[in-house]
Amino acid sequence: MRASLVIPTLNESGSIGNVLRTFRAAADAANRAEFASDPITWEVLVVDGASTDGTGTIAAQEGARVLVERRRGYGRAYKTGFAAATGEILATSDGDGTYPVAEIPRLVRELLDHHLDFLTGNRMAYLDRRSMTTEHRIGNWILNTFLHVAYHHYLKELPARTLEDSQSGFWVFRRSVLDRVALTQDGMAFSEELKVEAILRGLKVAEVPIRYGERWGLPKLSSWRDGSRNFLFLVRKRLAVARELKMGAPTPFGRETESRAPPA
Ligand SMILES: Nc1nc2c(ncn2[C@@H]2O[C@H](COP(=O)(O)OP(=O)(O)OP(=O)(O)O)[C@@H](O)[C@H]2O)c(=O)[nH]1
Ligand SMILES: [Mg+2]
Repeated sequence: MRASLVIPTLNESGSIGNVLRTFRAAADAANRAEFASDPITWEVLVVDGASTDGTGTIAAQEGARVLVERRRGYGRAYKTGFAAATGEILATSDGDGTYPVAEIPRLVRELLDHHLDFLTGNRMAYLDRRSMTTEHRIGNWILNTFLHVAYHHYLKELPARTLEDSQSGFWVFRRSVLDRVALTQDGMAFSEELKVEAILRGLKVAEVPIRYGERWGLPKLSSWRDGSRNFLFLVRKRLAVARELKMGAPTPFGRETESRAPPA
């Protein structure tokens, strides 16, 4: 089996080497243990936003394929990375040392064993005070609460409390997901758009608790600017969903399609 780990980076030279070495060691260990009968061939793609601190050079030295994406944006970097990735399973992480990349093989196992389409890590599960600033925490709470109220109709069929962390950037999913979702966002709202789309299209989505660590380098995200953009995106998306449903057709949402499909 072939899988790709995609990591967007913007000046993450302090952490990227460690992230890549930690992942590689865990992937090799998993290939000798739970994946021994069908080892995963991992490709690691670092989508670098023309960092000026040598992030790309370090990533290449650690064996990653480095793509330079000069157009700004977290979502833009992922679109470029996903288009270039060759794995049938895709995994993601920030390059800042916050996400537990050593857990990725275990999450791949969970995705396969439970026949899921999309797994997303929940940072809120064991959140340490030092890992998230107060502004960040408040912003996340507002976004998560709004999402649960506004999208209640779609979330209620999922296991209880799914999507407690709408802003997590730690995902493991089947490549086929990309054929089913419409991704328009180039900025930080890409993260919530991908999850909301996966749910709206009726894909099998699950959220798993993860440990989230303290960031190694300088933040790239502005809590209030990115938070308000993400909030506005959730509002606009919800209105678009309502409009699409009102127009009646063609409904893009898996569960609606199932319930409306004429008997065979
Ligand atoms: N290529 C590229 N990568 C980016 C860009 N903006 C952010 N990144 C990277 O995307 C990942 C996520 O950005 P972060 O700044 O960590 O965002 P966050 O995790 O929401 O915020 P923190 O809690 O401060 O880490 C990091 O690895 C960044 O280096 C960009 O414009 N281009
Ligand atoms: Mg981060």
